[in-house]
Amino acid sequence: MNVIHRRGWEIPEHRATPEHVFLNRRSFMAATGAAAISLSPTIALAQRAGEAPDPTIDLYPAKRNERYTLDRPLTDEKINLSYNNFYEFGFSKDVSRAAQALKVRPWTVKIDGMVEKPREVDIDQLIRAMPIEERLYRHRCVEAWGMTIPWSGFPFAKFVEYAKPLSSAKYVRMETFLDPATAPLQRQPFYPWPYVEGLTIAEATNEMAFLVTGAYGKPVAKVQGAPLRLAVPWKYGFKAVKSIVKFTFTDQRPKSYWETAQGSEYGFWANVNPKVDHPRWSQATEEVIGTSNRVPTLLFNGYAEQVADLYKGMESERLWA
Ligand SMILES: Nc1nc2c(c(=O)[nH]1)N[C@H]1C(S)=C(S)[C@@H](COP(=O)(O)O)O[C@H]1N2
Ligand SMILES: [Mo]
Repeated sequence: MNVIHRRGWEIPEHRATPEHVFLNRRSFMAATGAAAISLSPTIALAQRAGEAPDPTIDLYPAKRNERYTLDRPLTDEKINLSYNNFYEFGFSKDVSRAAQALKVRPWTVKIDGMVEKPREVDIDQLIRAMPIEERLYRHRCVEAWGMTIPWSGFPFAKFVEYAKPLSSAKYVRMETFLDPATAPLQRQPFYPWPYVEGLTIAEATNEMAFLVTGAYGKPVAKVQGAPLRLAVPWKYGFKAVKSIVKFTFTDQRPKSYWETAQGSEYGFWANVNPKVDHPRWSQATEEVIGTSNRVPTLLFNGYAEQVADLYKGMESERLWA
């Protein structure tokens, strides 16, 4: 008999609360159809074959910054790589194979807007100009699950120094690649592609904001947002924009992908607060992926000491998801 055993961390269907459920059924069916095509193993393998080794491989594992410690074990790498959100490649958590279609070299990062000098920089040149270190961070998805990940990368503050924004710039807007030929869901017009996120310059230069180039002691995997993704662990996971191609410094508050798609549920700030429920579910606890535990969610995901000052005097703002 063929019995399917559900592992503890696989959230049963009826409890899953994906960000995209507001989509109407017709659009959803169209999108899942497209995703199925991308899962074809021949497409995935063809892309993988002939790919050169990552040119920054010598930088990993990077020296760990011991300042950042965890209250629970690290999530197993295999689990982290098999339970992802990367909607460009599909709405399921099982997008790792589909994401192999992403070509991460050559990769150019554009820096524009209110900067001394707009420019384009090759990703390897950028990575080598930055001080790479490892940090153990929590991650809390708005869908009420969490993981703990050893990221490698560099402080966002170092990148801001490198980018040289004008003093009049107040925000940094980040954009994911736009390539419908590679990412099947980007062929669906009902979502506001490309994925966009934003931070204030004060948030971006806070010590916690981290630009990720590696994970688990090696270059960051495609499904994790290679070659450059954001980690802002006091915010809900959707702020952590993947596969970034552009940083724009601006004095206009960026409108994020999720705010455009569903502003009543997702806003600009999206800080973690267990006391403020999502309109459709409680944020009080989280499933620890890879275990069968559910634990209380902490204010600012446990990083209040580092970030709470950023939000002083902002009681009139909608700060939570
Ligand atoms: N470009 C892009 N970035 C993204 C997403 C996405 O769908 N597309 N999903 C976000 C969400 S909702 C989460 S929880 C995290 C998931 O990161 P992980 O798959 O490495 O755990 O990526 C965020 N960044
Ligand atoms: Mo998320």
